[in-house]
Amino acid sequence: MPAPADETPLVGIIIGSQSDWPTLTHAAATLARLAVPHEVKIVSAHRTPDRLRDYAITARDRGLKVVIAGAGGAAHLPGMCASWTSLPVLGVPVESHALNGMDSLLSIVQMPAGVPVGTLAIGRAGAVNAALLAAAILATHDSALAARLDALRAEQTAGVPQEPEPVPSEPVPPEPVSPLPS
Ligand code: RP5
Repeated sequence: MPAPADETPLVGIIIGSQSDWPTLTHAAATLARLAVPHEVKIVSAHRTPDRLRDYAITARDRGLKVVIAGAGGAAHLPGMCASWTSLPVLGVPVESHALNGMDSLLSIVQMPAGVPVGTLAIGRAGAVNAALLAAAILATHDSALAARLDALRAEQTAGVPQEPEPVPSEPVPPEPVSPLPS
């Protein structure tokens, strides 16, 4: 069930660039599936530093409870956002072309002690899990959301088959060899 558009966002998704959207769209889709009101903004730490500061220092007063920040490369967006707000910030490393997201991951995860960023996996898995974690944080005070999270888990469990489907590249078992006449 998608979140009604007129509800105050509880989760803010920020991305450093339009090029991050194919990854972070999975966070937005997961929040929509859980009917969690959210917003998405392009906020670059180095290209729009004033926009980032304004976003982060007004976030709590605007009703946001969690920020998901996705960035690639030097990926300082999550850490810089966390420097301006004490809301929980979840960082999603976007898979970069040069280093396959290892640069993003190490940049986001290695926050020095004192200003935390909860770091997720590189790419789509991290985006989905950031949304699930944001929902879990909200669900500590929202039993209806907790029930929706449990239902999503149960659906996921029910969707796991007992046996694998054959894949086209699977090797065909060899024909049994008939014994040679003696
Ligand atoms: C970061 O630089 C963004 O988060 C993005 O992942 C990366 C590349 O940005 P573009 O050059 O594609 O705008 O700031």
